[in-house]
This record gives sequence, structure tokens and C-alpha cells, in this order.
Amino acid sequence: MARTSGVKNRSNGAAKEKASNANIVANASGNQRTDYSRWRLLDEAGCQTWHYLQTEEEVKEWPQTIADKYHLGMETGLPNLAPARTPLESAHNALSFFSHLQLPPGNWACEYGGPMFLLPGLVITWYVTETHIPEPYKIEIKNYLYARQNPKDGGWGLHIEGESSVFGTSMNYTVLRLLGASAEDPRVVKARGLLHKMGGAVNGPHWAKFWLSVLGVCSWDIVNPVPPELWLLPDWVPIAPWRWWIHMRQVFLSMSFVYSKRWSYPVNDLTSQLRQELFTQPYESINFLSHRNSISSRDNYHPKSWFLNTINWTLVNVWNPYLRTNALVKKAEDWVWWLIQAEDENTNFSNLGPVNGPMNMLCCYIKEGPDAYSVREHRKTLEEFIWIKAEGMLMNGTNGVQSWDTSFLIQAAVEAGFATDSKWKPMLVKALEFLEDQQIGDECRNQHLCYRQQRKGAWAFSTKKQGYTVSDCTSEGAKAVMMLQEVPGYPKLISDERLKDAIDVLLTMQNASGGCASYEPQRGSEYLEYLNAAEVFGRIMVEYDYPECTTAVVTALSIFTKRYPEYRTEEIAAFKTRAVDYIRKAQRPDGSWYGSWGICFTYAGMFALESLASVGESYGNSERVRRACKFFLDHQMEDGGWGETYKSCETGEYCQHEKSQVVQTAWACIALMEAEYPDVVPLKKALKMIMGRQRSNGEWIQEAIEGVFNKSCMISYPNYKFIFPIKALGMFAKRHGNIELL
Ligand code: LAN
Repeated sequence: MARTSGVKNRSNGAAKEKASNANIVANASGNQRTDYSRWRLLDEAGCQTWHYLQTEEEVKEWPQTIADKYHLGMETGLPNLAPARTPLESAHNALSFFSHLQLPPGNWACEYGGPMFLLPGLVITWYVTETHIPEPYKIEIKNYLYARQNPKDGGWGLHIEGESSVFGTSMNYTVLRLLGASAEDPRVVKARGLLHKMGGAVNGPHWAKFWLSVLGVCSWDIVNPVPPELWLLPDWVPIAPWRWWIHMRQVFLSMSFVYSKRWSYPVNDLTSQLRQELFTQPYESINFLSHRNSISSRDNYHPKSWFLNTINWTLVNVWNPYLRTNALVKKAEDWVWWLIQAEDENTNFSNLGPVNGPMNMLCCYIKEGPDAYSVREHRKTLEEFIWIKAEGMLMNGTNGVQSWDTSFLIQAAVEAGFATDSKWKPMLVKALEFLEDQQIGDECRNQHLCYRQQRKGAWAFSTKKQGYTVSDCTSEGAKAVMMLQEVPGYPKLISDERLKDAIDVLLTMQNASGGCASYEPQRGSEYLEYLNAAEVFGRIMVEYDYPECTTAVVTALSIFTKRYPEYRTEEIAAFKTRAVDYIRKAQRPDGSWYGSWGICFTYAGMFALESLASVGESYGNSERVRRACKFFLDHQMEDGGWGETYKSCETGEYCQHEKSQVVQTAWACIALMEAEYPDVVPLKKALKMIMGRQRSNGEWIQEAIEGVFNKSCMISYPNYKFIFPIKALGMFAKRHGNIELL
């Protein structure tokens, strides 16, 4: 693919900026819009960045690809295919379409949006670190926020489908203003009206108060304490931060550094206007200290415990003014800074996620100044969180879904029997090359000092560069590699040794309960939830057992032992026995499993039945599996499909969607086939529904959101609508024949 290196560099000079501005047009409603034919997605070893081409020469030199057009919501020009009558024809058409979206390193990319609280951290960080924000970014971020503004009340919620809250509204209002929206724009006026109705920004949760204090539009007095001193606690202390869920402790880490410095951006015209706009009374008259615990009921998903409130009171009234000596502050800040640098080094400045990424950059800016190497590197890696689509520009929930989606696609293609078809071999070899490149090859430097989990041999969710082991990402990666490498004619890119490294990592991931968590085994007690200060999320302080993670590990271990029966045989057997025990216990009396990372019972049920099948439990020999099948069948809809809404995740009860969903229907079919459910009629009906919704070019269009985290926040997995139908259709053809369904 042709491209110029100049394009990659975002420090465009004024002349180039002018050129790019010349291509900005107004759309039907009078908003500014960039010229979508100028956006390009660059994928360098899985590091994905979008570029807006400035000149005609650049446009000629770097043509827009089908993948670019697809992700931008433009016409792809992909042809109509022969109408599919059988499941394999349908899967084939889908793969034909999807194969055009594969990127040069071999992976697939996608939007990973949903949360509405991520962009503000990024934009505020850019703003306060005086990072140049190109005009096309400003325009498209505003477009996205307008597109996602609640049409009824004018606000934003925690995620795109959620009800408006102070968190979403105060933060995204601020973003609009920082990017040049006028306070008089009717949409901004409407948002402000709602914010005032909800009591203004003083009623926001902790993270909103933190970011607004960084911006200098709140006083730090409003922020409940984030004491870096906690990092000085000896490791044996039950509340020591190394025991927390990794996302919480990494956010707490950099947040505590900024809090300790009480760093704020100097006031300017715009921020002094914001000081007046965000509150219901004049800024000067607000007693910020008295609002530390103010929070609107819409944001208070997880109210703070009396225990945390008491600790906060003591920290504010006793510890901070009387006991917190300068020597202690220095010691804590130094240690926190060391850990921040370790996180930057271990992730090549990618950082664990979209919250601690911008915060780490801010810490580097505060500590090392605007032009430090660290700050420049952060500026570059933050670009990897940016995504552009038809609605505008957003921030992804991670720096991509590369390894995860690629592993699943390989598995789906093998299941469907496509791996032996020479037509798909080049695509699958590329995908395998990607997984080979992305397997993590070494441990972190100072692994134990910075509390990192073993990772040599693991796969991350996104990229090796980010470098965090995840139990199920490693499992799915290893599964994909084992399945594809044994198909005759495929190269063995990953050696036995390297597969064994992956298994070694998995064997470190079991909790005492037998279950597996996400990034690490559980390190602290669930009582740590009493210290949960985030208010907007529940069950985030420590790792938990997750049925999906546990089941993925069990399936990977089963597949592995079949091929390598000699390796760590007893340990693997013991691990599996305990894990399967946990899976059985985690099943609810109605036959279902609660899913934490996808919606919801349908998602977890699929993984659970796959893992039980891998240890020989199926409909014929297991009462549990029969119960699980009954649960699925009880929820099949009139049209043959399944559809569950995100409300299931919040309420813990199955909530029926008004319309069946292609992705969930595929999950349910896979589950029933893994279970060897004997009656083929419900499957046929379901697959007919899936095939009926397929477009003539092989694609399915986006339906409801598929993923979730922390119970209350939804997140999109747009590639699932290709991957899982391909797998379900292919599995059906293999097991029940490639019969005509349409
Ligand atoms: C993810 C995305 C992937 C997900 C699976 C692999 C699907 C899951 O099975 C294990 C957990 C994991 C890795 C996961 C954990 C939490 C993440 C990173 C996310 C849901 C994506 C975004 C989210 C992150 C915490 C968002 C930032 C918000 C904070 C509260 C810090």
C-alpha cells in the first residue's frame, strides 16, 4: 500500500492544516464535515491510526481501500454474490465480504466504541498539555457527540444506549466547548439546560470531578482523596493497591500522582466561561469542599460505603492537613512515578487502557515538561485509540480488538471447513502470521516490582505492544493457532515450545475457587469493594471469577492436551477438574450462566457449553447440559432468532430484546450444536433467520450492541456479526449437512 511518511506525522505545519481545512464542507444541517474520501487507516503491526490526507498528491499516492470505505460507512462497491441457499454458501458469501476487510498485517480492525466517558479524558489531556488538535479531529469529534446526543433531553450517558447522566453530560459538554462549539449553539444550550436540571457539575462522580479540576474549572477541594501514600503500604496489607483489579489500580496510580500535585491548567477565557456554564450558581460562590460527596441519583450506580466515606473524611480533615509530611509526600510521589514509568516502558507508552493512557501522559507532562520524550511518545500512542466512522470521531475502549477478533475468525473459518479450501489459504496464513507476530515473547522488566502477571507466551486483547496477558485472549489465540496449524499445508509458525509457553501462562491464572479471572488471578478480597470510589461502576475493585474466561481456558487446555498429552499432564488435569467444578457451580438453577463481557446469558452459555463439550459433557450424558439447552430454547423467538438486551447485564435477569439479533442467534446455535442438541428444527429455523438477514454482498448490518464491562457499560464488537454467523453456519453444515435452508 502506498503512503508517505509525512502523512504519518501529525505535527502538520500551518500550511498543511490550511490545505486540509480547504476540504472541509458543510453537510445538510449546516455542520462542518470533513471529506471522507480523505481518511485512511494505517495498520503497522496491529497499531492502527487514522490519517486525514492533506493534498491531492497524497490522495493519489495512498488510495482509499475497501476497508477504509467500509469503516467510514461509505459505499464499498463490493459485488452482489450468488444468492445463498445453503449454510455454507451463506458463510462463504460472508467470508468473501469480510476477507476484504483484512488489513495488511493480517488482522481485522473495527470501531470499539460504546462508552461515553473516554473521549473527555483524551480531549482534556490534549488541551491541558497544549497538544495540537487538528481541525479535522475537532470537527469529527463534535459531529460524533452531536450524533450521540440524547435527542429527547440533550444529554449523554455512561454509554451510547444509557440514560443521560451528570458524568456523560458535564464531560461531553466540556469537550464540545474545548473543541470550539459555541455556548449559544442550540444543542449546547440544551445540554447545559439538562446539566443544570441535574444540579450542575458538582453532582458528577469522582472521575468527572477529577478531570474538571485538572482543566481548572473546579477546585481540587471537590475531589475525594486519591492518596499516593497508599502505594507505600507493605504488600501484605489486605488493601494494598497491587491487589486491586488492574484497571482500577492503574487508573488510581496516575490519578494519585496528579491529585498529589493538585495540578490544574491555568485559567484562560474559555475555561473561565466554563466555570460559569457548568454550575447552577456563580463559580466564586461555590463551596467546593462541601460537594465532595454530592452526586446525582442517575450517576450513583454504586454508592460509596460508609467505610469509604469515613476514610475520606479522615484523609481530608486529619491526614492531609496535619499528618501528611513533605517527606512522606515525596516518597509516595517518587514511588508512584517509578511505577508510572514502568507502565509506560512495559507497554511502549500504549498503556493498559483508555483511561490510564491519557492520565499517564499528563503525569509525564507535569513531571518532565511539554517536550519530553515521554510526552511525545504518549502523543503518538494516544492516536491509536482514535476511530472514525460515519457519525464522526470517537475514542475506542482499547487500542483495538486485533488479536481477539483475528483468533475468532481463524477458528470460525476452520470450523466451517474453509481452511482446506485454497481460496482462503492466503487470508488465513496472513491471519496466522499476525497471531505469530503478536504472541508476547518476554516478561516485563522488573516484573515483580511492578506487580505484573507472567506474560511470556500470552496474547493480549489488542496488541503485543500493549502487552497485557488476558486469560481468554491467550486461550483463544492458542486455540486458533493449534486448530489452523494442524490443517495440512499450513506453515507451523508457532513452535511447540511457544504453545507450551501459552499454556504455562494459563496455568498461572486460576483462582482459589477454580474459576479464572481476566488479567490476573484474584489478589485481594471482595471486601475491597468497600473502597470502590468510582460511583458509576460496581464490582471493579478486584478480579472475579468469570464463566467466559474460565470456560475459554478449559477449552484451550482440552485441545492442547489432545495434541501434547505429555506436557504438564497432571497439573493440567487438576486445573481442569477444579475449573469444571467451578463452571458447574456457576450455572444457575435455570440452566444459564451470567456473562460479564458480552450480552449476556447467551454469550456466557455459548462458552460454557463449548467447554463442557471439550470435557465430554453433552446433551446425551449430562443433565446440566440438558438444562442449559432448555434455557436456550425457552428464549427462542417467533422468527427463530434470539435477542437479549444489555439490561440483562444490569439486572441479572434475562431481558428479551424486541427484535432478534443475528449475533446472539449465532451464539445460541453454536451453544446448541456444541451441546449436541438432538433436534435440528430450532437450529434450521434460527439459521434461516440469519441467512434471511444477509445482504446480497454477503454482509450483515449492525444491530444492537454486543459487549459489556463492569455491568453497566456497553461496548461494541462489530466484527462479531461476521465471525459468529460464519462459525454457526459452518458448524451446522458439518454436523447436519449442507442442506438448502432458503
Ligand atoms: C475489555 C475488553 C476485552 C475483555 C474480554 C477479553 C472480552 C474479557 O473476556 C476479559 C476482559 C477484557 C479484556 C476487558 C476488560 C475491561 C476493558 C479493558 C474491556 C471491556 C474494554 C474496555 C474496558 C476498560 C476497563 C475500559 C476503561 C474503563 C475503566 C473503568 C478503567
